[in-house]
Amino acid sequence: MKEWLKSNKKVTRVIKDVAELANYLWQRGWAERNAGNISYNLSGMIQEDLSNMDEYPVFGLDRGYPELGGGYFFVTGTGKRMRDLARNPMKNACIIKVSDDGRHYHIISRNKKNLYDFRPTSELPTHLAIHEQLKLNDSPNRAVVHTHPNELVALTQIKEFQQEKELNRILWGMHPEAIVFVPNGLALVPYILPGTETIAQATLDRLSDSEVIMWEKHGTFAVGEDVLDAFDKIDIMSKSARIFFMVRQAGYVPEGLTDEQINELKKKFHPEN
Ligand code: 2HA
Ligand code: ZN
Repeated sequence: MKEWLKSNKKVTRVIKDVAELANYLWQRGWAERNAGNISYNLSGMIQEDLSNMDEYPVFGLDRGYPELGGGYFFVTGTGKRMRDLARNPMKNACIIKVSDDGRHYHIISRNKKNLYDFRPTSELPTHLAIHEQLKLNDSPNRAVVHTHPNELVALTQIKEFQQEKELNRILWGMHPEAIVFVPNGLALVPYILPGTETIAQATLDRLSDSEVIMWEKHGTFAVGEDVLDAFDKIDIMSKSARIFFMVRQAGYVPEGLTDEQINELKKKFHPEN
């Protein structure tokens, strides 16, 4: 690890949180092989003078992110395992600096000579598109977490739950916390090829509707003030899906909370909506 990085307390805190999260994702069985990716907006947390960008390898972006120009991001690496990230975060992730014009990025946490074939996550377009929007909205959310929660992915394999309204009605009905912590429910994005600008755009289009976006038959993207906050939102909705399947497996149809009970929770915890 680079010296400046070791002594930066704010950044090392983020890295510690990421390692903790990676362990949770692996333990839950949501992170088979290289599944999932994480990013965090570090802009404003790095004061060290890193002005000589020539030292660091530079890569092009498929489109420009002008709002992110000059910004710093922690991003996990493509093809890396969550369980390895948990043990050794900086070997399985990197810190990038976006160029001032927002069209390139430098990997600043590695020297050119030990870069090998390391590259940021294949879902970088979606991560950067989300960070750009969060910044434009002056959002306190700096973390973006993508994972493959079995229970939620399984629900989107069922035709009737490929309707967002139906999906959220079931998830909110399984336990009261769901509407308290994910008041807008999941924003569902129909299946699109992963790792593309198309899925990034479709995700971005739903960001104003919810902090948790569900990619049909694939996984979730959640935003939060830190990575564990983003994880909690996914975890709560996954618990709902687990309760749903438990009741079904026991041979019963879950009753769910009534519309009145859901509205009562909404009024108490989210009177603004
Ligand atoms: O990082 O999860 O969506 C691998 C993936 C791609
Ligand atoms: Zn994925």
